[in-house]
Amino acid sequence: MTFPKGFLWGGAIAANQAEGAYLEDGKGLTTVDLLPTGSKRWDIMFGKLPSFQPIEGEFYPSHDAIDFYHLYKEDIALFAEMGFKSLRVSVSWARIFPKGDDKVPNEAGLKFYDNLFDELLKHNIEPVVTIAHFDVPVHLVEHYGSWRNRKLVGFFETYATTLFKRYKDKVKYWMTFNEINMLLHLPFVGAGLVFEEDDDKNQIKYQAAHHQLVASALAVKACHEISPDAKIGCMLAAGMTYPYTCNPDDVFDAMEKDRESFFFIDVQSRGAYPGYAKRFLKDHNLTIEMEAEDEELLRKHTVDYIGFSYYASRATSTDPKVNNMTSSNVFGSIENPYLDKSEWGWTIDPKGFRITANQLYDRYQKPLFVVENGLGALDQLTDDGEVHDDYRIDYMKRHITEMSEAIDDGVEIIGYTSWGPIDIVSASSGEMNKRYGYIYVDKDNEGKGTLSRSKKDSFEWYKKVIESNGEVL
Ligand code: BGP
Repeated sequence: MTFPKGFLWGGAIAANQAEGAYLEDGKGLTTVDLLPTGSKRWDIMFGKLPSFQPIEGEFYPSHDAIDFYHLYKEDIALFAEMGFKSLRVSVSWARIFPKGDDKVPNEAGLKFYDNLFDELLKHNIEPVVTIAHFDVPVHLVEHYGSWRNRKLVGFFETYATTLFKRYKDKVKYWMTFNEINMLLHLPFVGAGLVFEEDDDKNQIKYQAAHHQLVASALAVKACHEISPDAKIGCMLAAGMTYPYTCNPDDVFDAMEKDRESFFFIDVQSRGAYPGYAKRFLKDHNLTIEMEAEDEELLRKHTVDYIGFSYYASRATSTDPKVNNMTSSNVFGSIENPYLDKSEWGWTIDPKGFRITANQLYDRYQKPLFVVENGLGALDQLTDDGEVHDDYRIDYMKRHITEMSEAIDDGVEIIGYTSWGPIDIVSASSGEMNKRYGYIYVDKDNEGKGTLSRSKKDSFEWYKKVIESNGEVL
C-alpha cells in the first residue's frame, strides 16, 4: 500500500442531505426542498414541474434530514475520533443568498459555515467545499427558469465570490458543481430545469450546461484571484462504460457514452469544447448561445484537480437482443453478468475503480480527488444497538485496495472522502434506509426516530485504515 504522506482521508456529505433546518436563520427554499418521497420525486427529478411550495401532507426528507445544522459539533467529534483528515461538505446556496438574486448575503448563513469550518479546523480536519451540490434557490427556478437563463452565471459568480472572500483563510479545497454531468440525466437535480411538453430538452440541457461551464470558469478565476493558495476542482460522476462485446460497434457506443460525461470535464480541465462535442451538437441541430468572452474564459480558467465520485461501472450494447435496459440506474446501463449488485441494483466493481482512475489521469494529467465512494445498504440494528456491517467493510476494503493499485500505476490521487460517513438522506430516493455511514443515525424513511448516533463495526475499521495510512485494511 503506497498512500502518499498527507493523503486526505475522510468523508463527504452535502448540505441538503444532512443539514435539515430548511428555513432556519433566513435560508430560502431550494430545489431539493421541493422533492417529496415516492414516485413524484422521480418525476420532478427528471424535469416535471413541481409545486413551488411544499404541499401539506407530503414528506420532504431534506427539511429536517439528520439535523446536522444543530448537531455538527457532535458529528465532527466522531469524525475526528476516526482520524479524518478532511470532510467534504457543501454550502447551501439559499443560506447565503436566500432567493439567489439578493443584493446582500444573509449574515446568519455565512456565520453558520464560519462555525462549521472553525469546528473542523479545531480538529485538524481540512474542509473540502462544494459550492453547488444539487441545489438551486427556488426563486431562481420560478423567475428565471434556472440554469437555462444566462443570468444564473452572474448570480453564481456573486455567490462563489462571496464564499471565497469570506472563507479564504479557512478553506483550501473547493469544487464548483457536484457531479456536473448529472445535469443530462436528472436535469432538475443537476440544474433546476423543468420542461414544458413541447420543449426541446436537449437544447435546454446543453444551453444550461454551457452556462454552468462558464460559471465554473468564472469561479475558478475568482478563486485564484482571491485565494491564490487554494485549489479548485471540478466534480464528475465517474464510472466507466464497458462494451458488452468486442464488436467495434459496442466499443464505439461505450466510448460515446463515456464522452457524454467527459464533455464537461474536457471543457473544465482542458479549456475548450472538444471536437466530438461540436459534432454532437451539429448532428443534433443544437445551437449553443455563447458570449464573445466565453471561449477565452473557458480556456484561461481551468481547474486545478479532478474530483470524482465512483460507485459503479456501466455496460452498453448495440445489439437489441442484449439491450435489456435496466431502470435501476440513471445512466441506462445494461446488466453486466460478471458483477454483483448492491440492494439498489448498483454494480459493485472495485476493478472498475482502478480503471476509471487510470482513465481520468491518462486523459487529464491532473491530481485526482476521490470525493465519493461507498455502499448504500439496508443496515440491521441488533437488540443491543449494534450494526455488524461486514459487507460495507468488504466493499470499502476492495475499493481502497484498487485505489492503491491505481496509485502504484502512477495515478496521482490526493485524497479519498467516502460518501456519507454518517447516515444521511439518499439523494436519489430520499430514503434514510439507504445507509452509507460508519455512524448509524436513528431515523427511518418516514422521518421518525430519535436522531441518536451510534458507531457501526465499520467505524473502528475505518479508524485503523486512516491511522495506518491505508496499510491496515
Ligand atoms: C451522488 C451524489 C450524492 C449521493 C450519492 C449516493 O450521485 O453526489 O449526493 O447521494 O450519489 O446516491 P444515493 O444517495 O442516491 O444513494
